[in-house]
Amino acid sequence: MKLVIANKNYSSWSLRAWLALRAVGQPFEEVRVLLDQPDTRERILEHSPSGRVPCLIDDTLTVWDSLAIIETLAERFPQLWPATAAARAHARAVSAEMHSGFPALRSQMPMNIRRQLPGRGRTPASEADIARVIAIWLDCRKRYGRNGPYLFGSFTAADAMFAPVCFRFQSYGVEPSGEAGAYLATMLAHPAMREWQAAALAESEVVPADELPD
Ligand SMILES: N[C@@H](CCC(=O)N[C@@H](CS)C(=O)NCC(=O)O)C(=O)O
Repeated sequence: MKLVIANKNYSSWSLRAWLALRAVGQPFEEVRVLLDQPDTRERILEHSPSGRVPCLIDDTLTVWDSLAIIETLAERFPQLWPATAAARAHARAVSAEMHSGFPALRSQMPMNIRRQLPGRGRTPASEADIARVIAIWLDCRKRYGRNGPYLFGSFTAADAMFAPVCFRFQSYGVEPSGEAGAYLATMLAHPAMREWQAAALAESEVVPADELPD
C-alpha cells in the first residue's frame, strides 16, 4: 500500500488516514508531496484525481478523501470501527460531523504543529466549534469509552478523525478539564501521534496560507 500525504506540520487530512493505517499495523509506503510549491498540483494529480491528499493506492485501488480511505481500510480491518452497531453508528456520526463541519476551527486555528499560539484564533464561531468538539468527546467517553482511554474505548477511526483537533488544541492552548483533558493527553501521548509530531517538527517548509501572523 502507498499513502500520498502532504507536509506533516500542516496536513490535517493526511494525518487522519496515516493514523488509521498505523492503527491497524498495515505497512505502507509514504509519499509526501509538499504543499504550496509550483508543481504541487501536478505532483498530487499524478496520484489523486481530486488533486487533494491523502490518497491511498493499493494494487488496483485508488482511494482519495480521508473518510473514504478509512472506510476502505475498515473493510479489511473492521477493528477501525467499534464492535457494536450502536457504537459504530455513533462513531460514524461524529466522524462525518468532523469531516464536514467545524469551519471556524479549521480556518481560524489551522493545524500548525510547530507553532505555539496560545489564545490565538478565538472568535465566537471557533469557541462554539471548540465547545462542540468537547461535548462530542465527553458524550462518546461517557457512553462508549469504558473499556479504554479513547472515544470508543480502544482506538478507532473516530480518534483518527479528531486527531488534528488535538494538535490544534495543543498549539492554541485549548486546555479542556476533566475527562476531555484526559482524552486529549491520551491522544497526544499515542505513539503514532508522537511519531507524526516529531516528523512535523523536523520539517522546515513554510506554507504562508496556514501561518497566522506573529
Ligand atoms: N475532504 C478531503 C480534504 C483533503 C484536502 O483538502 N487536502 C489538502 C491538504 S490537507 C490538499 O490536498 N490540498 C492541496 C493543495 O493545497 O494544493 C479529505 O477528507 O481528504
